Amino acid sequence: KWEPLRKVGIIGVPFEKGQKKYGVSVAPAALRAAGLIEKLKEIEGLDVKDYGDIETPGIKEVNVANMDHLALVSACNKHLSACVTQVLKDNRIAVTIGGDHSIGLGTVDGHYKVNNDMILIWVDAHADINTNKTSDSGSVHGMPVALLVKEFSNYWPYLPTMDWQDVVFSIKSLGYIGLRSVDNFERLAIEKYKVPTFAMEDVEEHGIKNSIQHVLQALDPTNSRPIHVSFDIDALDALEAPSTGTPVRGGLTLREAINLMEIVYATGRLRAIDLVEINPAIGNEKDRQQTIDAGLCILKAALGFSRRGTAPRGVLDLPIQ
Ligand code: HAR
Ligand code: MN
Ligand code: MN
Repeated sequence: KWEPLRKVGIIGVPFEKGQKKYGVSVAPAALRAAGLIEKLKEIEGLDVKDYGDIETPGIKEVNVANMDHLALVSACNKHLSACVTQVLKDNRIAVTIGGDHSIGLGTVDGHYKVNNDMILIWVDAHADINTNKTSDSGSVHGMPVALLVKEFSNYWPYLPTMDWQDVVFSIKSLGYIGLRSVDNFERLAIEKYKVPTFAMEDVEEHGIKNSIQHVLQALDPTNSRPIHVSFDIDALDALEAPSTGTPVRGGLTLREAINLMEIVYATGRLRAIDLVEINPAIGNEKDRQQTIDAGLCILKAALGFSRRGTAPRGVLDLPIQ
């Protein structure tokens, strides 16, 4: 029987070399400045420990065709994976604040090492399942899912610096929510491997509640597997989260995203959540605040904040005069 875990560990990852724009590395500091730790501590019964930021030292680059900064991406994720493993071994939910989405590589690797029965819900406008052969950009933040799944080993060349990674996660344990900008070969992969996918059209048809419930049911019909949510802020509509590197209109509302996370929280099985691709250097001050605030709302919903409010624990009456 699963009960929500009421202890969390926060990891900041100021990393942006998985994509081309400046600024996504500033997000952990911006979220902390906006009161991330304090706001999570306000959630009733939640024990919050800050594990600090992952630093990625300067490193000698390697050359792999159409794959920018692979050695840096690899070094960051190797360290991150070990950190996520540590947080989970400390019996806390791993909350990882990106950084660009290439860090999903390290968070899932680190989670899998503790819970090899985990399922992965990728909430994103994009599928992030390109290889260096199918990517139009060469940016690794469009490739983490393809790097993670063992079924893709034949689609990759030998990747120098990546020997630390055990490619053991199965694409059969992956589901998508929120897609609306999917490249041709990414769509082929989703169809070939029958990845449970609720793209925006499907969210229209079923609503967000049924969408997430269908994905969870498809991956884990007996409700018995730990859940990892990798949440790209661009899953939200660009009007709701403008400060992000590859915004796409027609996305989830913040209300839908909150509801999605409330449903995941209620399973009691959430063990890791990534929040990535917030770029405080994009847009004006209002855009920045709105995007950071949306991120905070999503994390709070994932960790048990109730929109209904919470009565004081163990108290039966209002204070008398
Ligand atoms: N599919 C495109 C590529 O591979 C764009 C994806 C990158 N943008 C993201 N990822 N934010 O979710 O380059
Ligand atoms: Mn992404
Ligand atoms: Mn995206």
